[in-house]
This record gives sequence, C-alpha cells and structure tokens, in this order.
Amino acid sequence: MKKKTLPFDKDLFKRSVLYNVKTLYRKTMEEATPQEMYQAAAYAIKDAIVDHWMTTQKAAAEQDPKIVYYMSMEFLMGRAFGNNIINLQAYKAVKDALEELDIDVNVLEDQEPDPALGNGGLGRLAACFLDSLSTLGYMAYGCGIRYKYGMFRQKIQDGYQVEVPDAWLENGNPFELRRNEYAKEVKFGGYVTMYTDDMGRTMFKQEGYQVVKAVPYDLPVIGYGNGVVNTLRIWDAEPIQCFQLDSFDKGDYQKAVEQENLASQLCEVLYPNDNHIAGKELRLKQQYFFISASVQTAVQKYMQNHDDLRKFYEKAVFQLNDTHPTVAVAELMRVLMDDYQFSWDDAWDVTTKTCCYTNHTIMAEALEKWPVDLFQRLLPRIYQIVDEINRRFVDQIMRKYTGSAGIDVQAKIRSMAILYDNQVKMAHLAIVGGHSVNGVAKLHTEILEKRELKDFYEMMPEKFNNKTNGITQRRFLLHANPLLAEWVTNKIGDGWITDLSQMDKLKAFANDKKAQNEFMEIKFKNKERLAKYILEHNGVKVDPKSIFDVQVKRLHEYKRQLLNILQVIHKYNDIKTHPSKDFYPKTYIFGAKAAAGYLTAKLTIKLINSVADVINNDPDIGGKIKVVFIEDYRVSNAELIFAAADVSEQISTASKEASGTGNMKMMLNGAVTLGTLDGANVEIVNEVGEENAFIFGLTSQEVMEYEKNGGYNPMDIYNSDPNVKKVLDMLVDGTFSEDKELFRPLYNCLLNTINSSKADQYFILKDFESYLEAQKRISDAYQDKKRWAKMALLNTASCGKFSSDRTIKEYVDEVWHLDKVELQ
Ligand code: T68
Repeated sequence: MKKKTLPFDKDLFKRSVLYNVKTLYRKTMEEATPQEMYQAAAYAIKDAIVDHWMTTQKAAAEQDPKIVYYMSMEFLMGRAFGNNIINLQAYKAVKDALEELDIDVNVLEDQEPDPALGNGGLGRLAACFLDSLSTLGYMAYGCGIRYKYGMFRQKIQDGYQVEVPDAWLENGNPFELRRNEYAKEVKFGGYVTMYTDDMGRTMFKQEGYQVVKAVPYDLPVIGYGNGVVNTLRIWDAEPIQCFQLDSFDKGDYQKAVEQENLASQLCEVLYPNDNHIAGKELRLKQQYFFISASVQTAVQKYMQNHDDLRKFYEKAVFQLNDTHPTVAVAELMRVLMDDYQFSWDDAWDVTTKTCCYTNHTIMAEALEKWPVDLFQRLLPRIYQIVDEINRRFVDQIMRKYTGSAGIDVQAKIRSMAILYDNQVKMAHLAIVGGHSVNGVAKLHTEILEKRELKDFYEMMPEKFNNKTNGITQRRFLLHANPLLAEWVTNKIGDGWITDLSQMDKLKAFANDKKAQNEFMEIKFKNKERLAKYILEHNGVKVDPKSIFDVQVKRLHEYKRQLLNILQVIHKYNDIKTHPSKDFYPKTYIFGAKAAAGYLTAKLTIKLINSVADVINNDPDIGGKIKVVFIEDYRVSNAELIFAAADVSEQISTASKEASGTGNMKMMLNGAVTLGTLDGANVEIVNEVGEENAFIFGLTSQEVMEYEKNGGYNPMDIYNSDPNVKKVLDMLVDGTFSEDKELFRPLYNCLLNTINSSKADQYFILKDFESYLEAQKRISDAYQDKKRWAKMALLNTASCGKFSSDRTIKEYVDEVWHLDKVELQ
C-alpha cells in the first residue's frame, strides 16, 4: 500500500521563488545574491505552510481539543528552512526545483542564520518537543521571547573565546508573522490599592505602574507529513506609543522615557548562562513580561468559546520549562481573581490543575531565588499573591506535621517555604502551585525525590513523575545524516521517521557483514564531510580514518571538559615517551560555549586550544593525535558533528547531569558512548547493553557519599600517581603557554592547597585513572573493525526509546491528557 504523503506543488514553488525575487528585490534570478535567493525561497515555503497552518487552526477551533502551553524562556530551534521542507515531505521536490533554477539547496540552507534563542539542552529540548507535538497531532503553543540577540556567536582569537553579538534578525525572518492584533499590555512596578466592587467584594488593583506592549510573533511548527502546524509564539516589547505624549502633557515625561527604555531593553538579549542563574533584575522582568502576555492570551482564547472559566484546566495546561516561567502560577491567580472576580479558592483550584513544572538541574547555582524586595518592587500584586500562597502553604505544613513524632516542623518550613530568608524560591512556588513535578531522566528524578526535593516528595508524592528526555529523529537523523537515514529506510522502511522504536528491526543486521560495512562506509563519508568543515574553519587537516572522539556541549566544570583535555595531555606524554608503541590515531573534537562571565570555563577553552596548538604542531606526534576546537558550536554545525562521531564523550561527574540529550543524538547516529553512569547515560547503557558502551568512574551514590563527608583529598592522588602529577605539572611549567601562571587557576581548582575540601569538586582526579583505562578499551575495540561496526550499528538500533515522540506521549498520557486534532 502506498502511503499518503502531503501534496506539494513544485511548479508553483518555482514560480513563487522567481516572483519573490522580483517583488522583494526587483531582481532576476541571475542578479540575486544567495541571501536574496534564500529569502525568496523561504517566503515561497511559507506560502505552502500557511495553508496547512490555517487548516490546522480551523480544525482546532471546531474540535476544541485541550491545548498545552509550553512556557519557556528558551527555544533553541536551529535553522527552519531545511527542517520545514523535510516535515512538509517536500525536501526532494524543493531540491529538484532549486536545481532547475541552478541553485544548490545546501548553499541556500547555509544562508539562514541559526536562530539561537536558547543556551543548550533546556532550550533545544523545548524545540524537539514542539516538533513532536505537531508530528503527533496535538495542539500546542510554544510561549517565549523574541530576543533581538540570541546566544552570542563565539569567535576564537588566540585561543580565547570572544563573544560577538548574534544579530539573527538582521535580514528579517521570512517565517515569522507579526500579530499586532494580539498585543497585550504588561505592567511593572507601582503599588497595589484595595477597593470594593459593585457586589461589595474586596478587590485589588495595581496603580502607578509602567506598562509595555507585548507584541507576538508567530512561527510555524510543522508536523512530519500530517499537515499539522502549531505555533511558537515569541513576544517582543514595544513602548505604548500614545502614552508618551499624554504623560508629557501631564508633566510625567520621566515616566514616559522610563517606559520607553524598559520596552527597548526587555527583549534585547538572551542571558547566556547554562545551569547558572545570574539573578539580574532585567531577567525577572523578562520572565514576567512573556508570562503575563502568554497567560492573558491563553485565558482570553479560552473565553472566546467557553463561558465557565472554572473549567479552564479541561482545555489548557501550562508546562513550565524549569522555574524561569514560574511567575505563571501567580499571574494566573491574578488574572482569575482581579480580571474575572474569582474567589481565592476557585482560582487556586484552577491554577494548580493547570500548572506543571519540569526540573532540569540539581546544580545549586541554578536554583532560582529572588530577593523579596526586588520581587515586591517590580511585581507588587504578584508578590502579594505569592505571599498569600506561602502563608497558606506554611499553614498546611504546620497542620500536617505538628504533633507528629520525630518531625521537626520548623525544619520542614525552612526547607519548603516559598518565602524564606528574604527570598522567593521559585522551585517551591512551582511545586506548590501545580499538580506535576518531573525530572528529565530516571536517575535525576530519583535524586529529586530522595535528596533535593525529599520533603516535598514525602508531603505530596502524587505530584512527582519522571519523563526521560528525548530528541527528534527528524532533525537529528533525517536532516542531519541523509546517508544514514536512507540506509535505515532501505533496511527497515521509513516507519522510524515517526516511530523510532522501529529502529529495533536493525538489530537483525548487527552481525551482517555487508550491513556493517555499509554502516561504517556511511560513517566514513560523514567523517570526510566534517573533516572538510574542520579544514575550512580551523585550517587543521584531520584524518577521517582516525577515531573521531567528540565532546560537544556547553562548557561547565561538571561536564568535565577538563578531564578530557588532561587525558589528551597524558596521551601526548605517552606517545612522546614511547614513540614506537602501537597507537591507533585519534582526533579529539571539542565544541563548547562558556558563559561570558564564567572564568574557569573560559580558561578551559584556552587550555584546549593551547594543547591543540602544541600537539597538532609537534612533529614527534606525527599526526597520531589531533585536537580540534570547533568554533561557535550551535545547532547547525552540531548536525554535521553528530553524524561524524565515533565516540560520544558523556563524562559528567555522576549525579550532576540531569539527563543530557547530546548523548542521544550521537547514539542515534551510531556513536558509542564513553561515559559515567549519569543522567540518561544510565538508560542508554540499559538499552544498548553494557558491552556496547564504555562506562567508567564513580557512581552517583559514591559521589554523593563523598560530598556528604566533605569531599576527598586530591593531593593523595597527585602524590601517588605519577601520570597525574606529570599532567598537572605541565599546566604550570610553560608547556602550553609562555606565561607559566596562565593556567594556574585550573591547577588550583584541582589541587587547592589552602583548602582541600574546596579542591577538585568534580572528582576529575578521582576518575582519571578509570577514564584512561576506558579510553584504552576504546582504542582496542576500534581496531577490531567487526566488533566496532557491530557496536556502532547496535547503538543506532537501540535508540528507539530516546525519541522526543516517546517523551511527549508520556506527558500526554500521564500529565497533560490532550486530545489529537483530526485533519480531513
Ligand atoms: C539541561 N539544563 C541539563 N539549563 O543540564 C541537561 N539553566 O542535563 C538536560 O538534558 C537538559 O537541560 C534538558 O532537560 C539546561 O540546559 C539551562 O540551559 C539553563 C538556562 C538558564 C538558566 C539555567
């Protein structure tokens, strides 16, 4: 039976590209620049999308399904053009049409800036979820911020990271629609007054505030092959125009200027921190800005075709992507009580049934807390509501635990109150104000339940659940690795595109010599593709026959890029001292952005580049190892990198990486995991089998045990392990920099001679030996071509669980309870 595919009119597309070039630029195809051609083609694709978009919205209006609002400060979407035509099932038609116009689709795709409205895993997860929601046919809105500048572009100068603004909107965004008609007002500051309404009720009102206009821009999110198009709605801030004159007349010129400044600053730039909260006032403003606009929109949309707002939660659910959108709890309360005259209890019932919270990290520096005075000054009415939520919750704690044997009620309040120590604890507000709390991998959820959020779990176990992360195979295989995608389809059909569990069928080929050869041949071609990119961008020639050992992710101490580069230094020493020893060539590939103010992370980047310089230019090494730092790691080059990886470095300190998703993307592309038993690695190893992964290091139990007992003394290892001593000494003996002191801070992080309990907080030296040994096992395994091919193939074959389609199904079945929208 031939499967139905979406119709796509290739000739119309061609005509519309020509027409667009003419009307947008007054040019012919011959005169147009590649950027202009890209714009023309993107607008032509948008035309095709809009039809599906309208059909979807019409069907949704008729069928009235429940909608999920995925609220997130970050959506790391990556380029849209290629992904859109893939999901429209029009990639080939578009490629052919463009060829007929003498345009290479790849060249065109490279014209698109990579929208980087996110830092890393959390933002990319949001993007994968939207893709899955549309593909599965559920109605969803992504709600976020249209940052003028996204994640900075990274330049490497003299080995150092330099941040360059990311002006992604410079040439406009052909896929977006400005929806002025849905603009909302968002209020900041001022004070709260009380009044009695016509019915004699006590009401509250914010006065003397500043106001900005929130204007939504809609981006289409296309389901694969089903015609469903959802909306990513990102908000921009604009000054309320007429106000300026009015207030000038009233002599309130100062305020008018302040409002204008506020509007111009609000959406200027994404905070570039991953797993770290800077606690800046503007950040809280950003949070309330997009949440207030989104909550108002959701309520108004519901009220268009329903009359009983007490049943709001039957048609809407808010998923809060970490604590950053948590003011949604109080904002929904405010709208229900102040705008719709709900009683507290009715508003609370609706709010808790609507909100759900996902935790993405246990890193202490990422826990969001706001000083009460700042919070109260900026959001006076919201603060009042949070204060009351807290009062009632503390009351509940006291009622539950007072008189219980062996329970210290004050300790419970200390650990769970929303307001404590003059701080607003956003995670606590999210847990109390919703009905679902989830971690992002089994181990992570267990750690939340047993340790980080233990008291909450004991008090309200029914709220807790796990949703192991996933990734979309449409972007990370079908688009990123067309050769492998085609091979998989030839072997098992194309069902995997929307049902990744079908990858299991590939297991039948694990011992098939021909299949193994084909698989490795494809990997080789992808390595050649990456080698070309590296030559072009780094000027370094790498050998595609060498093992491509890859660690790409944000730079953070807990992710332990430092462990990796120390191991490389050791390998370098080893080859220098034993030049004739058999050693299989390896290319170590790094890619990582460091938050602009994170000095240790930035210095680690410099170290990697300095080590690369020394090793790549040392004739004694003869190319046996190469080290490459890929500049400006982002979604678009990630697609090339994942496809080419042999080894996937997932080496975080056990217990610190909540899940990881790069691990899944590499597994999908047939890379073998070299990792600790952390985050989703645990589940990856479970799926693929221990014999098809390389696991090393302390377990999370062991790490947590050490932490409880004040750490360990790395000096003991330094003194007893000559390998470790030599490598560490090289950090400060001038081998990698003329200035011997340059890398001293990294040395001191590992060996804090003043305070040993502050030393090596991420257990790098503790895991060093075990890591070296795992690296050796990898090199041995790779030389057995058959064994490696089988392992790599089995990784691809075992990745079924890690589709974001599976994650979304679990959210739908267990938390959101959405209905599918049916298109005729
Ligand atoms: C990541 N978190 C987790 N945070 O580190 C990763 N933080 O293990 C997990 O796989 C991923 O989330 C998806 O669940 C982040 O990416 C941030 O980016 C972030 C941003 C702002 C403030 C704090």
